Amino acid sequence: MGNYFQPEIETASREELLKIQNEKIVKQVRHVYDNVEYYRNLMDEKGVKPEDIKSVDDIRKLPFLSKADLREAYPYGLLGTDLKDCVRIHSTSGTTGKRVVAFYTQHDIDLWDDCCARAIIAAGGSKEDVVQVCYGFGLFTGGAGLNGGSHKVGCLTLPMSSGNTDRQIQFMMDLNSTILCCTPSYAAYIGESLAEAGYKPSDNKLKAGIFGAEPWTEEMRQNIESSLGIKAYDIYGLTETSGPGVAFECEAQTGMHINEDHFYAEIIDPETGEVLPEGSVGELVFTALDKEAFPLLRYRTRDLCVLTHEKCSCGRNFVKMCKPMGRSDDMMIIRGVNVFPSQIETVLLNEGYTPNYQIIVDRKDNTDTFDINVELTPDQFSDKIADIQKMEKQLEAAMRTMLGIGPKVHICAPKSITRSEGKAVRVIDNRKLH
Ligand code: DLL
Repeated sequence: MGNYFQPEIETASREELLKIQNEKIVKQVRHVYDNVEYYRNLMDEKGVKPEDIKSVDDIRKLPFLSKADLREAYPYGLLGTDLKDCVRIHSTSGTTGKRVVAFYTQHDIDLWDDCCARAIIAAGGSKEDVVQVCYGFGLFTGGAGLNGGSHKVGCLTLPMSSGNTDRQIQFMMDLNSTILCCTPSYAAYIGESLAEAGYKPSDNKLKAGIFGAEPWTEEMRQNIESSLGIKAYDIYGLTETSGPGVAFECEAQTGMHINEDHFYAEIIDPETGEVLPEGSVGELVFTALDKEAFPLLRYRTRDLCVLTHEKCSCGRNFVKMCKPMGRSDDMMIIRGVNVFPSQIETVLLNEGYTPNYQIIVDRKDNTDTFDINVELTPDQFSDKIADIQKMEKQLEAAMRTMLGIGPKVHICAPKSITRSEGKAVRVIDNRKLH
């Protein structure tokens, strides 16, 4: 059995959870229908009235909301409360088009902080801990979310934000940080920087890390766990649903528990919108059950995922989601074959390389080109061309086995690929520019 922040909810039975969800959804649909004209119109178009939603089983009668709806309704069109009742705004890191702007009442922030507090306690945190938050602070939700959760647990909180890695290391060592919160790519970079500064993994006081905001593989987890000497826990969320803490990993580390008293999850076929049975891969859809200011119903995340109700040794009965396999729009189609960056990461780490890589896709003479730059560590580096060519050939063969198509691998010198302090940019797809 594990540690819980809110044991009565976190260990509630399936029947109790369902009861909570059924009560909340009836109220929430009424709240949205009465206060969000944009969604009321969608419901009216579909011929669904609030009275038709009597339990979470009826959620599938409701219309979906997509990122396109959020853009259309920007900035205030999905607001569920008076603006004067909102206390904060966060926004996505989107680089194209209008950003998503999410609103929060104080109540929304309290519930969000609870979700992050559950994640910190599940990762072994308590009042005794020193939590170093190096997710970005500002419009991005990572810093604020873990900071709020850490305060709720009563940890000593270091609101570092991302970047300035030398200072991160100095504070980590001087103030004895025990829990690190950042993106997995930044955690890998911090691990690398600690080693370069001459520290062994056992020299720091860290025991756990809470990493998310981008896809990362099991191989990446092992890499971070050994370079920092910690247990690395996954955390998931998105701006549209508040931020981090929609789901979190417990000590079993076999998927992330969704905070089902606040979020109802479905898996749908991304093409047809049909709800898929448990165990199927599909697009994750969330309904926020008690958010006031930005109460999204049936929001399509575009994250591809699998849900399972298998019993967990930690004692929680919350449904678990697997590591998202990337967004449906992260998937590259190269010469007709579906390729996920995570598959490439798995091959690289299994073959003994670091997670410092970049994928470059382009189109020449109507054919896709597919290149992967892979960085060596100083130990791996050789100035003999034959050695480098051998590594490239071996990696190309391993990639072909995993992906079904062969990239051109380019071995690069140590430190030649830009490190990430936030979400890593793994793919440069120049085809989109043509
Ligand atoms: O990334 C919120 C967050 C902050 C989550 C800190 C965890 C930790 P957005 O910037 O809106 O919000 O991006 C959300 O990031 O739809 C996923 O595609 C991806 N994502 C988030 N967490 C994970 C994760 C934050 N653990 C988008 N694994 C989501 C894989 C993740 N992908």
